[in-house]
Amino acid sequence: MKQAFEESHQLKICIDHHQDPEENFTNHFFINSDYAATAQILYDFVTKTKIVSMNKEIAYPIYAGIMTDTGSFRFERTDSNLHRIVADLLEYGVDPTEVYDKLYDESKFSKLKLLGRCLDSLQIIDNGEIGYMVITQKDFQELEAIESDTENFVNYGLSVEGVKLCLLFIELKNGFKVSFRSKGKLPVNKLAAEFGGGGHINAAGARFKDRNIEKMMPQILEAAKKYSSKYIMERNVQS
Ligand SMILES: [Mn+2]
Repeated sequence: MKQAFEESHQLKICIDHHQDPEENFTNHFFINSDYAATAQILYDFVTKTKIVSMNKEIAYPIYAGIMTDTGSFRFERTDSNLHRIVADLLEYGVDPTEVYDKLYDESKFSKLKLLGRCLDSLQIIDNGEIGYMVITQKDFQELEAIESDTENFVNYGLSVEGVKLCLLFIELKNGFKVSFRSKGKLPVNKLAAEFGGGGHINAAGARFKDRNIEKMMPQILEAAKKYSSKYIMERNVQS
């Protein structure tokens, strides 16, 4: 898909609420990281420009986009304004139960089995403040699961009492990737940036092309430990 996109001579517009989007691949940018969800930017675009009138068909995907991007209305930046927008979308006929069921309650068997393996791999280190999990290519192959099945798995590690930072290592066919999640003011995008990745304060990721997961894992965990102790020191100085 990347190649087709790059080779196309059509007008390209990037709409995003992430802080550091990849540059030089589109003609225009609509970036605002104040937004809780990218779909919320679309809502504003539609309602302010009136390019089309809002209707049920448009309200559904915008609602679904907001729901997923805000972790079902719980991530940072979920505010009263966002809920007013959601209220408006419901008035156009969106059924929240239907959207939720379609997105989250129709898991494939392989995905749930993969979640089982992922949870089984959970380790807690650094005085209970850091959790990490690993999914290998063997797991994917044995369960006939795919990379996108792992979405949101990392949050389970963060749900352990006391854990402030969680890492999910996912082995890929040509390297591996790491998802970073944190609670509070620990900016994991900075930790991810140490490895060429990026994202939000509490959610970030990095990809390691053609690198060996077993060789690099200790190094990444060490960086996470240093990073979290640095943050704890800064927090103690402030308070
Ligand atoms: Mn997002």
